[in-house]
Amino acid sequence: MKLIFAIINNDDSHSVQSALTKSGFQATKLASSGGFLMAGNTTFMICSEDDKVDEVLDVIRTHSHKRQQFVPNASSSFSGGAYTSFPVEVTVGGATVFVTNIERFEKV
Ligand code: 2BA
Repeated sequence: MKLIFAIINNDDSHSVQSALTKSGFQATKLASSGGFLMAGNTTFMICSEDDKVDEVLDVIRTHSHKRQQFVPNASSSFSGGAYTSFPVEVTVGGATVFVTNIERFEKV
């Protein structure tokens, strides 16, 4: 069995959650935030049979979208008598996924 951690943009989390449920996968949602943008995102924990992992990833892939986001640049420059910092564009998403082995799974 595998444990899949999928970090998803908050704007996609509802649609990912619905699609997982419709496809018969159980998931737990955790409120999380990224270390770079310091913005909220959603981490799904999904336990699945080995041969179902690709199906789970397909569902996540279909419902997670790439987005362009601007973040303030840490470096600033002196121009026109004032310090200015230029925002930098980063691509966020679709999903960041980690697949790990489960040694033991029990519901007690
Ligand atoms: P954040 O850390 O807030 O990162 C948001 C987006 O900023 C990233 O999108 C990436 O495009 C950019 N970014 C992050 N760190 C950067 C850096 N040092 N230099 C330049 N650009 C950087 P994604 O790659 O789609 O990641 C979305 C979220 O997934 C991340 O939010 C973080 O919460 C998680 N994540 C991504 N890679 C991870 C990893 N290796 N380990 C743990 N969490 C990760």
